[in-house]
Amino acid sequence: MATAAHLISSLPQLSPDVAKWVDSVRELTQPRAIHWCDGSDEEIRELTARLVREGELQTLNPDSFPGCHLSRSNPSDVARVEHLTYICTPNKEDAGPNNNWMDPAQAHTKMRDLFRGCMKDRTLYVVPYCMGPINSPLSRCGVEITDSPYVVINMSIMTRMGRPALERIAREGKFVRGLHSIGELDPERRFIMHFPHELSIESFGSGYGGNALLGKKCHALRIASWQARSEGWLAEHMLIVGLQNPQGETHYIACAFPSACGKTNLAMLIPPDSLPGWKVFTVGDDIAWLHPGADGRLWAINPESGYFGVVPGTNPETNRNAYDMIRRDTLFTNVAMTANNEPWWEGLTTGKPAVDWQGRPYDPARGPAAHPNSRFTVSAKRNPSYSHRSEDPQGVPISALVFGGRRREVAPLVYEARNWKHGVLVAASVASETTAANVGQTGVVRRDPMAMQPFCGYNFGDYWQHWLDVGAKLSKAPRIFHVNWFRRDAGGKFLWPGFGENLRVLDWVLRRCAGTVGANETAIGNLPVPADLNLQGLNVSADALQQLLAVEPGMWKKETAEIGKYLEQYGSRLPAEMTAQLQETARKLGA
Ligand code: GTP
Ligand code: SPV
Ligand code: MN
Repeated sequence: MATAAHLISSLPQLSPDVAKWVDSVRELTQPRAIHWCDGSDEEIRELTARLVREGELQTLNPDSFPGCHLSRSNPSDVARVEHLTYICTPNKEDAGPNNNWMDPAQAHTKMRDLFRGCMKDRTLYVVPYCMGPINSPLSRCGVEITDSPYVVINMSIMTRMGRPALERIAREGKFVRGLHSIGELDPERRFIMHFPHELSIESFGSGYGGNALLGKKCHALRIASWQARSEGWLAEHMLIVGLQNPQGETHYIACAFPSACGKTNLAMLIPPDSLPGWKVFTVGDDIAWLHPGADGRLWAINPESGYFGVVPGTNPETNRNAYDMIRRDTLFTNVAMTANNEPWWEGLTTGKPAVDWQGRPYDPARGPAAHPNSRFTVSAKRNPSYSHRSEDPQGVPISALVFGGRRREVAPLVYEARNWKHGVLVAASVASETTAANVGQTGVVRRDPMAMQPFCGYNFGDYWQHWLDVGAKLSKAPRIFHVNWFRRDAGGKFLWPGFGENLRVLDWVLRRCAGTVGANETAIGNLPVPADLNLQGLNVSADALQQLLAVEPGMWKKETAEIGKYLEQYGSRLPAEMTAQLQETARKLGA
């Protein structure tokens, strides 16, 4: 077996810190072999072929889905596990009421016991990766050690993985350490631990998405949000999209919606035929790193290079781009399959499932055929609306920040915050119905500030202060908006058609940014005058529109009181400005 020490001489680009760390993990976990990932196509091809031979991956119909595979996870391992996810800071207060906390020394001991000998008879993969364009000063590198070849394949799509990342680490000397083992996939022996002050992550017992692809939520949000605070930027759960209007001007916006609330779909939106002249360019679908620029604007990069997207609901009517994108070179996780080996999921209007996501003959009595959190992993370059600005080392300038949640009532279709400070309150007040992206009950409304409840690596009180501080540095700060595509009528039907039609709302957002349209000033912020929304060719009744744009004082007084109660838990860490903004809203409501 090639030891790291041996490799130092053969790989001049290897950082001695990486070598030392890999050696110490080898000693702890006792793998059969070590594989240093170079990120080549050949490497991934061979790995995939091996997993197919071993029955870990299934090849999907090569005629209709060339290059596509299906992975079925352990049925107890299908989503993130927020209740088993910890922030381990020396001081408990720094993790905040928004996080589970464990003492770092205690957490390390616990994890060492789990990791000891866990890779016997397995290969240890060293996965060097770069979050962001490889030549961008805004990018950050990491190394994930894992015993899951499924994780390696995913990381090769989701990040800039391999040799160039290893070389950058050797140059910079700094990297995030992520140690991962699937262990026995036992939910009782599953923990996702973060040590922000050590720039390290330890994840055991899950092979799924955000628990296991450590570059994603663990690094690019939890650890990065901590780093961003000390360095003066923001790491956010946001899509980034460019919108070109019929006049040919392109503006970029970044939008934060909680998990499974429409980021990927908005990022690759298709303009409806009745809005001619618009074009959409996707920069990112899940994570944005936002940096104040020398010009006083906010600049965004997408640290990822692929999409780990929700499959159910994807069809040619809701999102033709996504539907086309995942017909080739895509890794599916936990979807169902038709009799001729095509992937199948709820929301598809063609084909029918023969086997369900667990590989059993499909029986509707056992629930949906595809798991509600089934996912596709695909390169961003497969997206028909892929933006080449995704590779721009400076990122793209942001005109608007849009927050939103999944709420059947209360929150109107769209409103604009009065200013940045009020916008921080609006963003911190996001509430949303829980989804299948986390294990646990779905459909329960909870607070999800900035869509970061599961992902902020430190105390939300400090985080909101940091947001206020960043805004104060921006002479051309983006305007802040709140949207809700999920408002329902009394019968439970969505009032707004969503998907491509959401562009009508974004059109209003951009005209607000340009200062070319007025608004109805209400207690909660500025709403569109109905006549200012471009609804040409859209079938939404005047009554539905009125419900969509309603701000009901009774409901909002109650909402404001609940927000106040929620914020109170942050005690002395809650910025006084947030309380002042909330009082202002309450005063305007006459509460
Ligand atoms: P994560 O990857 O978990 O962060 O999710 P996401 O925010 O990217 O959500 P995504 O775009 O994958 O959408 C999640 C679900 O919401 C899918 O089933 C979509 O079909 C559905 N959805 C997305 N946009 C809309 C919309 O505008 N209206 C309605 N009604 N449903 C939507
Ligand atoms: C989310 O849950 O917000 C996701 C999927 O984007 S995961 O990678 O599992 O976090
Ligand atoms: Mn997400």
